[in-house]
Amino acid sequence: MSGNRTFTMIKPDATAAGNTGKIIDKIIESGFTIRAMKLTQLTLEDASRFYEVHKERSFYGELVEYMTSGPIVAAILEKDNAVESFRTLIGATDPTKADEGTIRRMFATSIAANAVHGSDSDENAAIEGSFFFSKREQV
Ligand code: 3AN
Repeated sequence: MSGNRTFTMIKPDATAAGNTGKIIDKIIESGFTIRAMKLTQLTLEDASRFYEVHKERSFYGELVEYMTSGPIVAAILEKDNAVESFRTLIGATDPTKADEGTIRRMFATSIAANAVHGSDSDENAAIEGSFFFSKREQV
């Protein structure tokens, strides 16, 4: 059975462009309930740890550097079938391949600066959510 929570980050390109509010609106309009949210900035150590699964990928260094370049908004979201439903809402990793109306199509500028993160499994949603939020910070 699929879970009902996922984890997201609004990435530095989107916060710098002033798109935080528009993206949060779109998430809420799409039926997600916010269960935790914070504005923060990742240190190099944080980002290296968060993206450790991509350590062997060619873009790892670029990704870590980019994700530490400015503030991000981290959030835990709730909806039925949250992981899959949110990945449909954000669209493909490469914004030029993302469907019309998806968050990445609307707000992302490149494959690296792609506006939002969305967990790719229930297991990772739980791990990523607890990376940013204590139990008490999740309602
Ligand atoms: P997604 O975020 O759609 O699950 P992943 O897990 O393949 O995509 O990649 C994680 C993050 O790494 C992406 N959100 C993006 O910021 C970055 N990334 C992925 N592919 C590339 C690439 N070819 N060049 C630069 N950055 C990339």
